[in-house]
Amino acid sequence: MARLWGRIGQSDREELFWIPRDKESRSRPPGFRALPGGLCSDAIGKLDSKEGDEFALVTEDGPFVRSAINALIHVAPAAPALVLSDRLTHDDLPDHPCVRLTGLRSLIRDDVDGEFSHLANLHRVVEIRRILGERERIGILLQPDPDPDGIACGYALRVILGRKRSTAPLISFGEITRPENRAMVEALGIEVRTLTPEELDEFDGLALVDVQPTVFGENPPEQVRSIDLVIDHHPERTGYDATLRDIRPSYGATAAILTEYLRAANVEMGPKLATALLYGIKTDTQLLGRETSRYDMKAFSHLHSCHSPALLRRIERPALPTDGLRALGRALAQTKVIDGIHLLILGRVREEVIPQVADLALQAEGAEWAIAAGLVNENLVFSVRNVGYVRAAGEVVRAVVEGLGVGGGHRSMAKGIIPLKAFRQVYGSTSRDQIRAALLESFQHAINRELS
Ligand SMILES: [Mn+2]
Repeated sequence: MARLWGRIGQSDREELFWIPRDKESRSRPPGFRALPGGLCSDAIGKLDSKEGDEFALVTEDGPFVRSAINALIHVAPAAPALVLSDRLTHDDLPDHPCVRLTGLRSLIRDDVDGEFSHLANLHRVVEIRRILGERERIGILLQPDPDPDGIACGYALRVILGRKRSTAPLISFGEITRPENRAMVEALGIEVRTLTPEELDEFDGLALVDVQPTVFGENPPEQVRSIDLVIDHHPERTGYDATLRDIRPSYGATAAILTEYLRAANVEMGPKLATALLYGIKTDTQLLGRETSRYDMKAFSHLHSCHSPALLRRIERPALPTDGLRALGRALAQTKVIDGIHLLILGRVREEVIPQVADLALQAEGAEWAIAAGLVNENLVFSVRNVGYVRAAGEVVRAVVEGLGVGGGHRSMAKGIIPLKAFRQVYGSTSRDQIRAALLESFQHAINRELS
């Protein structure tokens, strides 16, 4: 133990004492001073403890630790004491208001295990670079309508490969549709190219991140059935070949895997990349809520230390356009909270304004539910929010749009789309008053059913 301590090294603020027991030789290990007199308060008293001193006892010997702490209580009753032992338990310790027990070997073991896990990730990175390093053009394929986790992971993989967008573009079979996700790629300056399966022939390397080929249908296009690399956190699928696959279903986000890669390979994490990965984890785990593993937490805390709060704010709170603010002003002029429902009808607006207004509307006094609705192209689009303690926004929206349009979401946020044509067929007109009346009634109905 003393030899181990000698190797860990002594900090400037530490003094090391060696207390030999009767049967041991009196020779003290290098770096230690012998404490003459053994374990009595006299000897401990000679330590000349001052206010602010802390004591650490490194031992596996129960009788020793008891007499040491008792001696300590005698000379310095309030001094905090740390006991480092892998065998002793709290029952072995005398009563002392400020004693803490921890394992010395287990502390070191945890760090060593952490290093082995970094090593395994480094090995993956080396393999990935070996497989893809020589390729001329690598396609980094994301799921159709890529989400923040996929986008961030594609970007991270490109950084790991040391490539530019020209030799390793992010690609997808379907464009980004969600306004929040478009705000993300705009804020980060990332480009995702939409292409057809046939166009994959222009690449001599193909990597899939946050997705496996079976997402592209029961019979995935031939071009994705044999790929170079797949990194994902969805349950492992069969029916395709990959030279290297790293699939970790216990992770809440693939971005946590890529964060581990970057750390293990000592790749410099710029604020842009860190923000992208942080946002990927945040959205995939619904702000570290359900399905969050300790790996996601660890990656998140590392990313948090190097992300850009300003950039994150720009992604999460995209700028409200002036005409959106005017529409909000008109809607607020008639605002009312009825049965806990705060409904704002915006008229014709840009789609990205709607969820932001829904967020804002939830702050109204007495509002348990906030709904912002607007006309976008040929559709009535609405965003729904609720305060955490009431139930399933997604279920309510599905009930509201039933037979009329599409919708869904989760517990506290949801979105619905009803084609104006379908709305008109059922309700006669698409005037602001008609939309308000129809939505209020069907939300009241759906919420009551959900709560009953
Ligand atoms: Mn994901």
